[in-house]
Amino acid sequence: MPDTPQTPLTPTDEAVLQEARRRSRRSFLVGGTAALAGLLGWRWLSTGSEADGLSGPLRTVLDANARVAGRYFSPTHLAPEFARSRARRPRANGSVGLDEELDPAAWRLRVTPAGGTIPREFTLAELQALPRVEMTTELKCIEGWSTIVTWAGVRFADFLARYPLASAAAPFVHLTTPDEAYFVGLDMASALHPQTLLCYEMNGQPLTAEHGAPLRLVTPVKYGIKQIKRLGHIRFPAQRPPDYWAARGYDWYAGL
Ligand SMILES: Nc1nc2c(c(=O)[nH]1)N[C@H]1C(S)=C(S)[C@@H](COP(=O)(O)O)O[C@H]1N2
Ligand SMILES: [Mo]
Repeated sequence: MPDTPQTPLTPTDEAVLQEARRRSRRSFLVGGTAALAGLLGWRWLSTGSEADGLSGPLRTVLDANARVAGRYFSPTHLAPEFARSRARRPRANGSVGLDEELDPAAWRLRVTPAGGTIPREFTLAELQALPRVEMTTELKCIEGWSTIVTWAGVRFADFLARYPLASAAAPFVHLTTPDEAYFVGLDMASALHPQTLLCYEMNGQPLTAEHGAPLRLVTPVKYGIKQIKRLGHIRFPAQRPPDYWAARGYDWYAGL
């Protein structure tokens, strides 16, 4: 059973939270509430990883968010997978960037190469021609609910291997809806994680509009806020890109 944010605090948590509160006044997170939610959420996300000795890094996260994120999202740390029979349809949550009508036939994924200015365009068929990966993982919303879902798509790592528009050394990935209203920033290690998919299917069916048709991001080592629906444009900026929910006080890495 996953820990939930309702789990009573252990003495260790208390100490960690105290430390977080102290640091949150400056730069760790915006506001004590966010710090609390972030830390409890981190415990929740790290369920099943106790064997990896992550209680140590839980402390380290308070010292260096980025460093821990790099370790936690390393390709060797996989989010748990479940039997396909346990998959359900999640609630449709968040519709920023989904307002306009979308013509699936006219839709293209635009990808601007690292250091470049002219986007390359991809049809859904081109993306579906790449190796299809299916996984049944838990979609976790930072609001406190989660649903097990079967997703299918192409690994972002496989996409970049086939179309080397950025090297693994590129530091960041910026993903936006076609109208740029919703936007997500990822560090490259998270983007290249083997469970990070450019996803076109949910529970064996093409994505519906409310769940992000024709293409969304899925990455179960991160909260739902990072799993942008209706992808339109991907860029590889040199600086850490803005992020819709990070701009509203949530942790930029959103997996901790
Ligand atoms: N474009 C877009 N993507 C989004 C959001 C959004 O508002 N707009 N909300 C996010 C949040 S907070 C969550 S929890 C998940 C929910 O995915 P679902 O609607 O498929 O369950 O989508 C994420 N992706
Ligand atoms: Mo969410």
